[in-house]
Amino acid sequence: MKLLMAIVSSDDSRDVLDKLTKAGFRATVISTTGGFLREGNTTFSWAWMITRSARRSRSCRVCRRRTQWVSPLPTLEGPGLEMAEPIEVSVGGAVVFVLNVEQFVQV
Ligand code: 2BA
Repeated sequence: MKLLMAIVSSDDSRDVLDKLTKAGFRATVISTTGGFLREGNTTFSWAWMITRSARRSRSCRVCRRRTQWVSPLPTLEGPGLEMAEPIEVSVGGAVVFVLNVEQFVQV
């Protein structure tokens, strides 16, 4: 058994949860914040039996990757507050961690 942790944009979280639930997974949903953009995202975790791999990958297909312009936080370097140039970053999609589950107990 594996534990999957997927970080997705909050815009996609409802669709991901719908897909996971329809595919029969029991998921935990945590409201999280990205360290770089400092914007809300959503972290899902669910146990995954190896044979369900195909269903998992379909669930993640609802997360469309796109780009967004962001202004990095001002730096304190130099004589005053330096405003950094806006940069284009890739958002959406899913960042997925796959962890080995040593034991699963439900009491
Ligand atoms: P954030 O940290 O808010 O990052 C949002 C997006 O900004 C990232 O998308 C990436 O395209 C860009 N980005 C992040 N750090 C950057 C940097 N130092 N310079 C330029 N661009 C940068 P994703 O890579 O798809 O990540 C989406 C969210 O997944 C992240 O939100 C973070 O919450 C989480 N994440 C990504 N990689 C992670 C990791 N290795 N460990 C833990 N969490 C991770």
